[in-house]
Amino acid sequence: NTRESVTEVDVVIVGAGFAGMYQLYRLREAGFNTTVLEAADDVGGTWYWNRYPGARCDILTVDYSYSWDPELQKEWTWSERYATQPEILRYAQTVAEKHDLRRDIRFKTRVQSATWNEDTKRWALLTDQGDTVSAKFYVMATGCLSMPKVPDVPGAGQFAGETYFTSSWPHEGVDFTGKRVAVIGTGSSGIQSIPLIAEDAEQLTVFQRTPNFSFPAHNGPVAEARLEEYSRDVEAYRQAARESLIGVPADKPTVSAMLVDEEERIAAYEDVWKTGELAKQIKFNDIQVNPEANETHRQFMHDKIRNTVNDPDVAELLCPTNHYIFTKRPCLDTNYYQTFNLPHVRLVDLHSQPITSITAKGIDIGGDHPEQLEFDAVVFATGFDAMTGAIVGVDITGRDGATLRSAWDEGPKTYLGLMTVDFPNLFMITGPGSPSVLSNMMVSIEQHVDLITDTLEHLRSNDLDTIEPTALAQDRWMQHGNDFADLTLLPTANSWYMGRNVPGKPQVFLPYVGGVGRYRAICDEMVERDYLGFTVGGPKGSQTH
Ligand code: NA7
Repeated sequence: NTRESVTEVDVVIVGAGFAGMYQLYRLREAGFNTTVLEAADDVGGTWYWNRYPGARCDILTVDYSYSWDPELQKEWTWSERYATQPEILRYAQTVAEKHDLRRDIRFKTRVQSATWNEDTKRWALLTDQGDTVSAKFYVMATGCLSMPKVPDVPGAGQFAGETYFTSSWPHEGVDFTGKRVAVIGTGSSGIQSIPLIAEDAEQLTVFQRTPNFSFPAHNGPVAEARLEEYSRDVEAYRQAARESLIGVPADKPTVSAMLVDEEERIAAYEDVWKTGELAKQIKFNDIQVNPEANETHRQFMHDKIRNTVNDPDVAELLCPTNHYIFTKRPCLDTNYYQTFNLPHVRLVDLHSQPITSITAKGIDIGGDHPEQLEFDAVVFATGFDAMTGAIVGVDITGRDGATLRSAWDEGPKTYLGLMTVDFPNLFMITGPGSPSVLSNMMVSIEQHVDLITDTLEHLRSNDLDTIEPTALAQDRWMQHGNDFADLTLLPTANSWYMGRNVPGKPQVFLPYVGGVGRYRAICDEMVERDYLGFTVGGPKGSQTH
């Protein structure tokens, strides 16, 4: 009898990860009747699903934590610099518990479609449970790396042994003891899990399409000095994060790599290698814009890899040469390169030995030296349909039958990465066109949640019920984002930032490169100027700003 049931709320949120949880908290505090729909059976989002061995944060967890609960902020201590997935999940669960969030979250409920009704000015979300949630406002809190990429490997699905995906790892864990294991993919998930899988497996074969730059994470307890810097004045620290480039307090580089001598450059890169902090990796102001400057850091990394990996041929294969450093998400690891010195670990370079097919027994590789490799388990660490996958994964229909999927045919179009023309009252948290994946997600999530909450309060107090960007604002924002990205080397890589990891996906630079501080200032100014670039409407008519 749930079939035809319709639940009416003010706001529906999709996703109960860190974005959806905080959005629920804020809206509830503001007096909006809110429901969250979540496919999993508990909170945590990314940290619920990605349970592979070695899964960790790659932003220091003191930075990657909520700033809106002063008590929690004081009481919670992270046991390591980069907390493991179980600890981060526990943190999410603790927050849900403390604020009694679960009572407004419907778990095991996946949204299939969402349709805007221009007459009632409401969204209707159809769930896989067969019921409908009707809401004035609809917030997508579905995450940026949440829609796993369908494995685009010939024969995928034919393997008769155990198959695993890092993005949806079994809750009970996996025992690889005595097994012959294949890992496909050497992004962050591959790089974090490979050393640990190697510890258990009898044989490990890593299939590498593109080598990545990875820095030692130097895991362990958070350095005293860093904790001190943080706890001296937590609020000032958090404010500095909000105004920074990537959402972590850090000095901005002011010197060109080309204007210092070799010795100084190397010392700077050694320093990066020793700290392993993402926010402090870019030492010179031209690393991300000038190929020559970038090359100096790239060469340094190649030398580190060559000095770590014993077999010179394997070392060369592990040196990234077809993209500039920092144009793909750099990785942090614990013993990644060292793992290739183990006698039972093999690296297969897919450029010289491409996968011809996955078979029932294993993986056939071609090239000049074809081989039929047999495995007991195959692990796909092949990544995500990043930033847009989870959003267009829901069948979203806006005004006059416009579908989001076709509106984003040539790449996502948003104003501020927050809203899209023809889809009134639909907000995206850390959507494409906002800093999102180029930043500490916590900081970007909080900024969007606060902005969305303030916006809904503004509408309510002004007797308004709709908001939508203007076509002009959207066009210009996209133009600005692309122009800004084009000033950097970032669009040159075959990265998921550019949509290049998913066959057929439009190739546009997805996140906003201007940094979280600048982006926040732009959003604040938009609000100050009475929602510049938006049309708002209510019973008395609509107005465009
Ligand atoms: P990533 O970073 O997208 O990595 C996926 C890896 O899988 C990457 O090395 C890909 O190579 C490889 N891949 C993808 N498809 C194939 C096929 N068909 N054949 C062979 N290899 C393939 O995802 P992760 O889950 O590791 O990390 C995502 C983010 O999570 C990470 O950046 C952090 O922010 C946290 P490619 O580079 O595309 O050639």
